[in-house]
Amino acid sequence: SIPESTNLNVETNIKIEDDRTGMSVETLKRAFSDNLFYLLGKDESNATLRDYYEALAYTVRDRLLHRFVKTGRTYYEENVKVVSYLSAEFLMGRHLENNLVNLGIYDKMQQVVAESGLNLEELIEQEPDPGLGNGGLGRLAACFLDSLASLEMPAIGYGIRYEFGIFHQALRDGWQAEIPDNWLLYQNPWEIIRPEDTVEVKLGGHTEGYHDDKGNYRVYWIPDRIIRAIPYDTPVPGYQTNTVNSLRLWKAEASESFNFEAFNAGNYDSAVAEKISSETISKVLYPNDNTPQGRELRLAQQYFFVAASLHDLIRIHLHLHPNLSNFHERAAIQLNDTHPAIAVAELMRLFLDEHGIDWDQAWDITQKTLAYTNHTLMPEALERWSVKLFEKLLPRHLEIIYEINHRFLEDVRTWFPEDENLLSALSIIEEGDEKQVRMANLACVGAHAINGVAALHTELLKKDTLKTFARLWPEKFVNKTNGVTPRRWILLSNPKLSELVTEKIGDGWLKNLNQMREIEKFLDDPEFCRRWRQIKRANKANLAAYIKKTRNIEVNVDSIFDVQVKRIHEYKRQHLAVLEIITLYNRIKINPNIQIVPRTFIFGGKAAPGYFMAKLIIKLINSVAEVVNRDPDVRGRLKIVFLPNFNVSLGQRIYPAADLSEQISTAGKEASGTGNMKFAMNGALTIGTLDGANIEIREEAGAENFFLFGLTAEEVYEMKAQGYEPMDYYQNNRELRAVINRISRGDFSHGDTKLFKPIIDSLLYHDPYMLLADYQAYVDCQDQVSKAYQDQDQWTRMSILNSARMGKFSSDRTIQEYCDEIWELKPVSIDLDAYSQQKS
Ligand code: B1N
Repeated sequence: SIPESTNLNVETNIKIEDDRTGMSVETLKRAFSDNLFYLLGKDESNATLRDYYEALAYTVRDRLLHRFVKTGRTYYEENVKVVSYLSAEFLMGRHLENNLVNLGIYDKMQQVVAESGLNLEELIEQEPDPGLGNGGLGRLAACFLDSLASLEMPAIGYGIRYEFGIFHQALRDGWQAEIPDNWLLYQNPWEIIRPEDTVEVKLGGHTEGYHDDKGNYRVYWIPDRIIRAIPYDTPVPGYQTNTVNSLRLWKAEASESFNFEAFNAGNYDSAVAEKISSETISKVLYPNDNTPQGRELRLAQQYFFVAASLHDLIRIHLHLHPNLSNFHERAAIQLNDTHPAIAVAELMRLFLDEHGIDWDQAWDITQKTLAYTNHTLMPEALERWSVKLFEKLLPRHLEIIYEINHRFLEDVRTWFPEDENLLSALSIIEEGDEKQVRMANLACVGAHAINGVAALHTELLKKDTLKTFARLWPEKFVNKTNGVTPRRWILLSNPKLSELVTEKIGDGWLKNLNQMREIEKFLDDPEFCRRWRQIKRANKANLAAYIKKTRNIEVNVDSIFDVQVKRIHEYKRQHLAVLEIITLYNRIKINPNIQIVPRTFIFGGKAAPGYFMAKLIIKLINSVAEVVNRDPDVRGRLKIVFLPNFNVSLGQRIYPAADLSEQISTAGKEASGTGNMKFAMNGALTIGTLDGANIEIREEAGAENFFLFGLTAEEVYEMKAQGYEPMDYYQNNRELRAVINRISRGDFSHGDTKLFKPIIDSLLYHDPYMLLADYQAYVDCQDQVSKAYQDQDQWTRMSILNSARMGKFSSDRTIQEYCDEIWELKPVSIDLDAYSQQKS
């Protein structure tokens, strides 16, 4: 803790134009070279680009720090309610550019760097993209942190400081190759280690009962392992506010740097082995998206960061309050999916075993504190852990879960007597050969609010995936449609568009995206439309240059940039887009002079390393590309590009350059999607199914500005119930048959008929995601797209309308709803001036 009074009055000694806080070009420039010299020990004679990046990063960090310190102190002194966002993933993207934008010094820094003979964009690219997440779920957490700080909401993000983030994807012979992401190889200037807040996390062992001095039965947990959790804080600034919140990520270390007993006994190797095994916990992010991996280490990771975070929160609370009876009035805790759902049992354990609170009160506080966000409808994606594993790793938590379940099911029995089916559906424990703990059930029972991430998703949760809970507690279920931050996803990624918009309507849209509607006034202004189109074309030219540089493929900037970037998954149906490509290719092969609107199909996305079909889909895309891109009959009218290693930074290049956004998941499978929002904000039109947030995007943009196709979720359900026969579609559709046959024949695999057989067989005999049922509707819809693109004026109008009407999908709106309806959280403004006055 901080000493009561010190003579070291840091705040008052800092002058406004101090080299660490001043924002003038002069001061920034001096600070930049000062940091290069004194932090990196370099000057212009030997500094590398990486050195310049680091010096710049420290210059920016200095300007965040007094806001950061003051923000933490204000929350503490004003004793305000704080939300903790618990997430196994935070896909933050590069910090430097974002921090420059949020501090409002991007342009000045550009000048500083240019005057030093350097290029800001080039320095920005020196920063590794921190990939501590898989896809939408992790990126959502990052957008939420940006919005929380921008709305001046007191918040902390809690997660894991993975030493290796999501793997780097390379292509070898058209296949995905995974390369470890060693993002911490150099210094990370954005994090500050806080060893004084280290937490000891227990694992394994057994429990013992005893009677306390009041005669109450209590339980001890005697673990067989203790791991140290070391926090690293990264400042998260709001957009042009003084608020700088914290992202606190935990690193695992051995509790003693060496086990001295073993060391002294000569067992040096076993002492080292223990150290290594402890540090393994935060070593690597599991690279699965939307499919759980039932590994012991994964459960250990989840418990590790949850235990450390809850301990941290309780420690802070007890600094300010005599006990925990009002914990829920000062803390709201959001569970990002079930990955941190063990928090239900851990919070109970802390209250019961470590703070002597009785069960009823402990349970009351736990429920009032916790809320749960579900991100998936697919039953196979719901996390379950074997009771055996739980017993081994978390014996005390298993006891508590049994007790929670017992009490819960007793209540259910009194509410709905003799409904055994209901009981077994609701039970946290799944009976069977191998008993399982159902984490979604644990989260539903322990939380006061349960939310889906788009309107349809929440409806389907209530009707299907979590229907028994919805019947029990309809009032717990709420919808919070996802959103994305317009700062990173418009201002940063699309500076030219941002400049045009700001010139026309001012910059209020960056804090209130609904104001974007005002650009509709310029729909009939030919000059505005011309500039709009010109900006899209410049963004496309930019991406074309990147494609040339990285893949050595020439693309036509005037072709439709038709883009699908997202994790590779069968339900997202990248292979449906491949069927469309081969359809167009066949039309050309049948009649090489056919009129075809030129298209560039751009794909990007990672496959989970253990997901065979997803990896085969990547190979298929690249194999089709190889044939089609080279075929002289095509005459460049079709180009297919797979851009490797899709991540946040590559997204920032791609979304602004897209004409067409592919959102073609099987209806009822994509919980929300967030890429769909980023595309539309940047003026891409969507071709999509009635799935996830596509439905709401279409509602906002207007049906006439959206290319809709495919079965509805209800039709998918009906068709499956009646016995879906994909083979019928194959037999009855000539173009589809030709496409499938061309793949089967080996036209894209040098005659090898076996290579893509798993995809073909899956489509013809099972087709769980109903590609064949949606094929014709998709192809027809794509023909409509091509036709529409030929009327450039009309296309531009639709593009403008899409951007103009995406206000709903700012994560500021989403976060405001969470604050009002789930967290009961109020903004707190951070007054930097009052700080220095108060101290002087
Ligand atoms: O979460 C996003 C949604 O927009 C997407 O539709 C949804 O697919 C995504 C286990 C997940 N759901 N589930 C995951 C990720 C990692 C993991 O280990 C599940 N990701 C989503 C944001 O709401």
